[in-house]
Amino acid sequence: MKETYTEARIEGQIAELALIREDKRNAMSDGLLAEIEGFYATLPSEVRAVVLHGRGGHYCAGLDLAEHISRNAEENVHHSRHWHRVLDVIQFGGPVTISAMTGAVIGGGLEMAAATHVRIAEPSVVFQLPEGRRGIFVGGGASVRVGRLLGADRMTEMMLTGRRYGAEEGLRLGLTHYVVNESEALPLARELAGKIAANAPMSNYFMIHALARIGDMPRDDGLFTESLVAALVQTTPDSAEGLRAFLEKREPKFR
Ligand code: 1HE
Repeated sequence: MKETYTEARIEGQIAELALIREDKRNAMSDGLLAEIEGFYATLPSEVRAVVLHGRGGHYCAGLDLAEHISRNAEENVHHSRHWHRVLDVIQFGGPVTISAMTGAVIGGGLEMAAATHVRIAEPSVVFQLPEGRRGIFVGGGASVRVGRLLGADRMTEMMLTGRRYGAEEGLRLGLTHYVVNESEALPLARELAGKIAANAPMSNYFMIHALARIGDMPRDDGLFTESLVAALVQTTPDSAEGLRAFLEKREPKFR
């Protein structure tokens, strides 16, 4: 029987994806990456939020180094571009993804976390980019995503020294949005998934798509794009409902 590396659960508007390659600390093999890709590709359209986590005390120990040892330059570039495609799907593929993180959030694990929209860390979390120690380089988008979270300067130092940041430091630096006690990441992720899924879909869509892109634009283009997005979102039926609900002192009922 084919080994599986993930376990998926879907309940209405919320899905959960657990990485279950515990014996390898959820190191990202090609098989695991393909399962994540397949999960996002086949999600029912009603799913609005995904909770992503790793079983066995670790979120993801990064690239599977055993598989990586024999790749030539051509295979490396295709491999890296595959990561980019999958992590782009996580970031821009539709639903909001919330990471509930424990233990290793290392190398490609941090690259994956940085593609998710909400990140929650338990005290066991270790953020690290040890590529320099392994004689390799980031290839799953960290130069762009982690570089934007930390700034190129701090990411360079993090990679040069291979230093580890804990959960509290990660909070200060923006690697995580929340720090919670042991065993509390998954419950908070589920709670936030419910809250986010109840937002107006067009508002969520443009939070994901417009903000990251506006961040890449020159100031004037960003401001103009914001006005266009606001005009679009604020003329949806959900927008009328949201504003009316506030004035009528009740909870909104969105699509
Ligand atoms: C692995 C991997 C892996 C564990 N590839 N097999 N990532 C790293 O450099 C992190 C490497 N891993 C570690 O530093 C440690 O394993 C942990 C701190 C995450 C966990 O330590 P520990 O003591 O709990 O476990 P362990 O004994 O080190 O590992 C258990 C098993 O998982 C062991 O295999 P076993 O057959 O000997 O039992 C490990 O070899 C295996 N394992 N991590 C392969 N990463 C798109 S480019 C991204 C570039 C990167 O991600 S570079 C960073 C890679």
